[in-house]
Amino acid sequence: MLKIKNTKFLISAPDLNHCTKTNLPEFALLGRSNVGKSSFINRITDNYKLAKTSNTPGKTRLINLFDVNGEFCIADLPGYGYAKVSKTEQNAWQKNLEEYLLKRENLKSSILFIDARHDIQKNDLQMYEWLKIKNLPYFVIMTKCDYLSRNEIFNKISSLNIFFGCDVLPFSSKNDFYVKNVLIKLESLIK
Ligand SMILES: Nc1nc2c(ncn2[C@@H]2O[C@H](COP(=O)(O)OP(=O)(O)OP(=O)(O)O)[C@@H](O)[C@H]2O)c(=O)[nH]1
Ligand SMILES: [Mg+2]
Repeated sequence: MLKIKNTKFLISAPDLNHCTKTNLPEFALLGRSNVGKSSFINRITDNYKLAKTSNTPGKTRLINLFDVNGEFCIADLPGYGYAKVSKTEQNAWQKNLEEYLLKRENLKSSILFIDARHDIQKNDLQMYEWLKIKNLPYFVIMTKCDYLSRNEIFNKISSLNIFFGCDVLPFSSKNDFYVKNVLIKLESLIK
């Protein structure tokens, strides 16, 4: 089983052209601001200083690339739906994000992050529909499961699974419980 031994921060890049070129399979973390993308990286790598997390949405403004074990890369991307970011800035970022997702050659899969507590939001839907139209691979991670009971998690996973038509993995950054399953999934994709 995949064991994360060392994780290296590679670069904070404003767009695709500035991203470090690697041949490693890469996973792109997509989701609303504050959903827990950066916390996810820190939890699965067991390194709490790696990716910057914050109570203030909009903390991640750049494509932050991490090399894990020299086996794969994770791209921590700015979350969408952060109201305080100007429309101009949002549009510019949207363009950069689309370019990255369409042209990053080593991109293996996107991971769409959904907050366990909320219904699917309009911008989640837009992201999902765009991935479908572009025929890009993705799966879903349902974060913040620590807020839900086991039963609620089960029901929510089932409905998201039907809705998105892909694997939906439960997750919480607050404990180790869900990490193993996520690593198994990542491993199955990089083989
Ligand atoms: N209870 C709980 N809180 C979480 C979880 N994951 C993240 N958080 C909290 O949610 C807040 C936002 O987490 P981040 O990881 O910074 O979110 P992000 O998706 O990277 O946000 P952006 O960088 O703005 O896109 C922080 O206060 C985290 O501590 C979780 O699984 N459970
Ligand atoms: Mg972040």
